Amino acid sequence: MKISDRDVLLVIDVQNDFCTGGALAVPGGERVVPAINRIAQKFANVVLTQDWHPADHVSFASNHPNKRPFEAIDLDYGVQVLWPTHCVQGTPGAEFHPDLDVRRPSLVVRKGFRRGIDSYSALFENDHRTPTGLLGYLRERELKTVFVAGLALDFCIRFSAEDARKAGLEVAVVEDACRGIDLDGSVAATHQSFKALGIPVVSIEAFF
Ligand code: VGL
Ligand code: ZN
Repeated sequence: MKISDRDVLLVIDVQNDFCTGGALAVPGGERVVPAINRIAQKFANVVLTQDWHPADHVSFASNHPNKRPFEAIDLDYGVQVLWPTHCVQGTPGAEFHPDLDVRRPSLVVRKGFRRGIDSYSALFENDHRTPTGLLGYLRERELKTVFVAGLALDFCIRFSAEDARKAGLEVAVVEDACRGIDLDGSVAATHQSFKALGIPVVSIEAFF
């Protein structure tokens, strides 16, 4: 695959709390790091996202009486899974994995920083309306094709890829540079959704 100057690598939430030993560890999460560093060399444009919650965030089970992590609740914007407290602003868990190459990215998008709303997607918060600003950045810089990698496949990558596709961008997910959480069949549902929306899944080997 030939990568052009109109392509962007979008690296989702490669942060300590999503890696082994972290507060919301994705199985094998840190294993995406060497894969992402390798393919990032090929891209002129790399964007990182950083999950960045206040301690009183609505997505934390600890902020709801009698709720446990991985239970779901209904909020005004829809169903919200409650998570262990993770990626709190300014804490070590919110930092990027120490081996992630953070020199090349031209932009870091922080998301989930409003107390009352979660943001899985890099483009819109979970109400599917409040923008993060990334879509404006991609449009203004005339970036057309988004390759998505990172954590977690079935939440933040899924929502980011879906939103980018619905916004009219070309999207591909670099599957072996992603890892999933897999809650109640969420990985299978993610693959179904990608198929329905015409979002191809590619391997890192396609870039070499
Ligand atoms: C994520 C759950 C909560 C993710 C972020 O990066 O996929 N998942 N916050
Ligand atoms: Zn989060």
